[in-house]
Amino acid sequence: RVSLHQIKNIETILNLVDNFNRHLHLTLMVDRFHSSYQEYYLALSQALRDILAKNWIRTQQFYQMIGGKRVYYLSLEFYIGRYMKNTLINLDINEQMIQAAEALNIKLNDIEELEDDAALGNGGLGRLAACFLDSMATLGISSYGYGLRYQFGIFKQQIVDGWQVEVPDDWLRHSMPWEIRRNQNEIPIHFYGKVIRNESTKSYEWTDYETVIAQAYDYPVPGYKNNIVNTMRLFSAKADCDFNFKSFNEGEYISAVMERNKAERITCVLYPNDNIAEGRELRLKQEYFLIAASLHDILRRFKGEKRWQTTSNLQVPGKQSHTSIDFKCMPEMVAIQLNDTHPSLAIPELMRLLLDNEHLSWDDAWSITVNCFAYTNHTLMPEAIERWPVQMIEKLLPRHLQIIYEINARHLQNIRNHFPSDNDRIRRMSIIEEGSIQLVNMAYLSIIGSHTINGVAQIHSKLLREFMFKDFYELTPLKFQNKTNGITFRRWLALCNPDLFSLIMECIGEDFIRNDYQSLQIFRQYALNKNILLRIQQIKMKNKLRLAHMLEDEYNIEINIQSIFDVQIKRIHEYKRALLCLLHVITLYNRLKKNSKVVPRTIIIGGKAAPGYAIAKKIIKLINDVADVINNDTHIGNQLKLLFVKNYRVTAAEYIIPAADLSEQISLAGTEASGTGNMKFMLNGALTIGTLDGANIEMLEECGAENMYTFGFTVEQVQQRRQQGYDPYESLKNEELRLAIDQIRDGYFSPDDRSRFHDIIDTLLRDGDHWMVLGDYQAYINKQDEVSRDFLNSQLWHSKCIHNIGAAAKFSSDRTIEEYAKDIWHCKLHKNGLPN
Ligand code: DL6
Repeated sequence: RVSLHQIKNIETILNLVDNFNRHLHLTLMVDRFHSSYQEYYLALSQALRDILAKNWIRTQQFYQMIGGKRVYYLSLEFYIGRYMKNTLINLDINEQMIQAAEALNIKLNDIEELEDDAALGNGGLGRLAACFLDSMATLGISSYGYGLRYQFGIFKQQIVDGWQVEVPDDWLRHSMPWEIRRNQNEIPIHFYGKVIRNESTKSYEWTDYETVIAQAYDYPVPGYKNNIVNTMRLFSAKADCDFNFKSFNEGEYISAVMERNKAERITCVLYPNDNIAEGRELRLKQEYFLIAASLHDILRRFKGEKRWQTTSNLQVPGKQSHTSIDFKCMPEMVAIQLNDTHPSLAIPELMRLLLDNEHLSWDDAWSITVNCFAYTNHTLMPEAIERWPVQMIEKLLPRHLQIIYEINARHLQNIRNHFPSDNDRIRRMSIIEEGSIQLVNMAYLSIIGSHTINGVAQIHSKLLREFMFKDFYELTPLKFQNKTNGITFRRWLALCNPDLFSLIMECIGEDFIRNDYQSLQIFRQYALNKNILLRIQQIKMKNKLRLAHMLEDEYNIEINIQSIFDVQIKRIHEYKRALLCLLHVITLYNRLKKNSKVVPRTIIIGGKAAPGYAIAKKIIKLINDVADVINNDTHIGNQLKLLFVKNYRVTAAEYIIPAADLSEQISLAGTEASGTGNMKFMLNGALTIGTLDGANIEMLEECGAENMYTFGFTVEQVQQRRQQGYDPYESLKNEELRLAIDQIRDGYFSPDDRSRFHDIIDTLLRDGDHWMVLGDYQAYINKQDEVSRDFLNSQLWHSKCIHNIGAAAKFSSDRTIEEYAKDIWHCKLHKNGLPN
């Protein structure tokens, strides 16, 4: 037993120890000396949840008491990662927990490593939602995240013989200590059936539907050191208890019970697509299931608001009566943010509830709906825009299709009024797209049904205005805004890089982490401070060493920690151009083979490909094949290593990002909406090599050209090249590029199957190189050469790192959320949180 004397907050430590023991014995009912680390993890989580519980309840009471506007963030994805460490950091008891673990003689690190990621997201969009929850809690916004409790999150990626293999992510197989099942919150959700018009009341009734139950589970979202605990509510599908009575009566008991599984399939699995819309009916069901359950809850809470309750003297003291609910006040009380179009059925659903259940007029219902919703677009990829077949919606949600038709009819009339006889414009702007099959364009529905539409970086918002949604912008310019993305500094600095966090706090204090993100800028003043430069270098080295050990253990490879750690981690999608990164690696390899001098590099690439995206999976195989050749070439030694890290996820990012020297953000200009990984690297003192795309452009503005390595075509140049007829073959005049392409094509890296990568080469040459990988190659290589030269000048390099860290101030998700609160949600912040 470690002595606890002279340790501050001893009470918390003793409480943690007591609660840990209590949960081990009384909740898990195991003997302290014969229990596993898995049981320790559960007991510890329960002990932490006890601490959260009191403030969770207090927070909800506080929101009810102030009766202000509530914000609802609807998202099909919340990519949370691990809970435990984040909870310790935000509750500010990490130090005490370390002491408590010592007193208990258990290894906290080993316990933390047992936790699975809550991986209910694909990539940027889902992780952004998780950062936003953290910021909303830290800023004290009365807010809720609504999502789905998928039984299986994003698949686990294994690499077998260089190929990606998908394995189910069974994250709930052990019990889930952070969630609370809300048994009183079971919401019936309907599908299929038909609509009947009641001529006497002139109303519509949806009948003969099937019912599935949405079961709510709540997850705590603690703010940073402010006693606020917000809620993320995830719904899980359950069969209706009154299921299939008919078969039951006919004696088909077993098959009736088995039918239950069908209903439960709705929330079984997250669709693993990033930036590609999924067209299956099950996905449509998921989307409706989420928004129907959420709106039910939102309306229930709205109807329960304090403002509708009056205490009358004539009544029994303490008993409340109700004034009638005025739905027109809803936009004052409720803001609903649609995280992309995935939850956009919420628009016709709210209309249905207001029309059919609350009997409001169309005009009133529409005005309420539009003033409650706002829509964030996250993509410039045409293939990611959701378009559902009319027939599919009609079958699954017949009443909603009627409402969508009516919304469209009025919308088209409105365009006719503004642009009389511009028939082409009317056709272009219709929510219903005509073609071999009729489709409902969910982006158009979202724009029409929202008061505000935003892109996620300045250039992205501009491209939405000028291209993708140009017609809509011309119709309602004031609806369009920009909200540049951000990341939470709690997870992406305090949690993942504690040494750097301490150093920054030592220099500039701790305001930047909670209520003054801007003050991080002050850190730039240390860019010439020798002592700080040295310490930055030491911290980076320590992080590199930790990562190197992990990779060496896992991949049986020797890593040179003096080399440039050059990292590209993100989903594998052609537009993100891992191939460009790979062409550089091959170029370096060829230079080394010719005995040219090369500054040592370790290139780390990681990311998942959508299981149905054949070329992306092939790119993974190519990276692994190239890595095999390079890493086993004795001539090369430790001057160049290439590593594909498997199963890239939030937790992996937490280890990799603090160790990176160079961050690869090399998407073709005009393709990446924002990027958020770029911001995480910047905050952790990696330098960026990047194109003028997404938020890179704003990063450049913040840190200055001398602190970032930008290259490549601009959006305008891409457009020009396309108009003039871009010819990838022209780039082959470059000898180094030609050699690399020849090697891939001729099987230099795949001697066992020399034609393996012909399809990749075809995309680059025969099919026109849509992502202009070859066109940007030379500019990229030149910049990489500059990176290598600069890296040798340690002082210069690390002073650039300091500039980057300071310039990351703008990219705090606290800034982003403050902007949403002020310009879109019009809601209050409670930055001081709750008193202790
Ligand atoms: O806004 C978050 C994130 C951006 O940073 C990425 O640039 C963007 O690719 C991503 N978008 C998606 C789109 N999915 N859909 N639709 O994940 O959003």
